[in-house]
Amino acid sequence: MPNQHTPSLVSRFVGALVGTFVGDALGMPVEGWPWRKIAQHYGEVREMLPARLGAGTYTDDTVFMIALAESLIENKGRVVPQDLAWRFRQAYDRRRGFGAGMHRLMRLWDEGVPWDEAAHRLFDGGSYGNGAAMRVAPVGVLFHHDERAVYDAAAAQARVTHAHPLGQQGAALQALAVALALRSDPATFSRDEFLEDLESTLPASAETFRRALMQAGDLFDRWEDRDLIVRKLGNRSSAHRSVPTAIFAFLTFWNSFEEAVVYAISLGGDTDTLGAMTGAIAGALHGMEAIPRRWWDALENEGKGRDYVVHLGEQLYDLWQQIAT
Ligand code: RVK
Ligand code: MG
Ligand code: MG
Repeated sequence: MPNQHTPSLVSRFVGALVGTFVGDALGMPVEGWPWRKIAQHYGEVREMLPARLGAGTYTDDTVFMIALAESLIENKGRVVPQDLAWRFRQAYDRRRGFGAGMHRLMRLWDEGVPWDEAAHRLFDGGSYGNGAAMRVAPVGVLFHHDERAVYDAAAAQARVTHAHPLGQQGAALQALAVALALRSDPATFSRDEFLEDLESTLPASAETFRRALMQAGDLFDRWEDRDLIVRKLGNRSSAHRSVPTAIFAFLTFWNSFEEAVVYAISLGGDTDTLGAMTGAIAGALHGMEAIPRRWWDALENEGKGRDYVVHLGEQLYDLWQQIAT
């Protein structure tokens, strides 16, 4: 067994945010590839590969996570939709890669359509993409002491961009997983208990996700059968076909940050986001110390890079001390 020391709380706050960044950067170079193509080319992705903006650079997942963290800090832990919309628009940089729905949403905002109306105009009934889940780690850490607050804040920040209930529920589930991981003790961790706790916190309306979690619990022994895992749980950029998959990857390799993230990316498809979401949960359980040094060293650090993200994690920890006491 690896050394299962209990990481400090602040290390777990930072770990969830840097975990998002690391998983995003590691998975991005093979985004959209089927798992077999990744296996044929690389075996597995265990190093930061050359990428559009250079090895170790991040995409929309981390862009919006940073914006969400900044907004929560600036507004003393409140989700303020107008402020979030403004920050998302400021942070939007096409070179980082965004979902089709988000490109359209930015155009609608630019045309003056109010945020609460614009999100409803995407697709049929709003986006159910995983964009609100990939960025949600700051909510999971900040409200980890209060499941209800996690759920409500995660759904509220999702509504700014994702009007479809599945997009909001997926974000809430991912935030709950980050919060529960942060509260869990690595020394006594039980994946069955984790899954049960997670299922029990979901409201009745989130039936699609509850069913997916139950299915995930039956698949732990079958993780090597990637065709099966992708067929049953998914590797797409829709929330309901990726959030349960990230939770599955985390739980399958719950005792290693590195193995969990490498496995999530090995499933192919939306690899940056599967990596980001798995990294967020694993980072919340294990803390910063578990993030491989060579990955940390490779992360971009200009402007809003790795040091900035660490600082955001520390500020969220300070804020948590104020609001939870
Ligand atoms: C480029 C039908 C829908 C849908 C609906 C599908 C970045 C669309 C990140 C859409 C993540 C995709 C990802 C993603 C984050 C959503 N009907 N199809 N109601 N709602 N979809 O575009 O921020 O990679 O195919 O709203 O949620 O790395 O393009 O963006 O992988 O899900 O994009 O949803 O996506 P979007 P997002
Ligand atoms: Mg991305
Ligand atoms: Mg993605």
